[in-house]
Amino acid sequence: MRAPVSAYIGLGANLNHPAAQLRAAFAELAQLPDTRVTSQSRCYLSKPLGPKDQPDYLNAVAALETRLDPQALMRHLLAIEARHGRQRSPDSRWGARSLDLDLLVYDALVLQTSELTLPHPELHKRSFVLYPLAELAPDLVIPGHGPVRVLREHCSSPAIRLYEEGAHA
Ligand code: ROI
Repeated sequence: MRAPVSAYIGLGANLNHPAAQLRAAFAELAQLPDTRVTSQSRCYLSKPLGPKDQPDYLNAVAALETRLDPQALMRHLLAIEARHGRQRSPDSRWGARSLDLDLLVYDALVLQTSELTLPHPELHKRSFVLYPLAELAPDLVIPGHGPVRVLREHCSSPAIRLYEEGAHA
């Protein structure tokens, strides 16, 4: 069996009770085979990147230790999204969603296939990934881009703040 590696998953939701979506998604990640959730970030409220005529997003990051290969892990993420009613289509690429799970980083792997690009091609620019990721792994080096802590310092958009449980989202 292959040795476990660390992987980071970005979670996002802006429909159908986003806080409940993220809570359920963390629980489902913990049920994945050959995988352990080693830590989870706090939740952040962020302005939508893309079309503005959609609700604000709730975002978070989970750190995993997994023996799944990246393709198998990705298939499990898509299955969790599908259970949350997520429809992936070219039309909905920039639209509101009940749950989005992005495989951000898998070990130090750099990969580009039709199904999967690693590290996630936009993560180094996105505040809603870098803030929660920096809570868990500030010194993680994103291949080709540098340490998360530095990327977060240089990243200010979209606007983001910590989500307070009980506040409306
Ligand atoms: N914007 C924010 N703030 N958070 C997201 O998770 C998110 N996800 C997306 C797009 C539509 C790009 N915008 C987002 O897929």
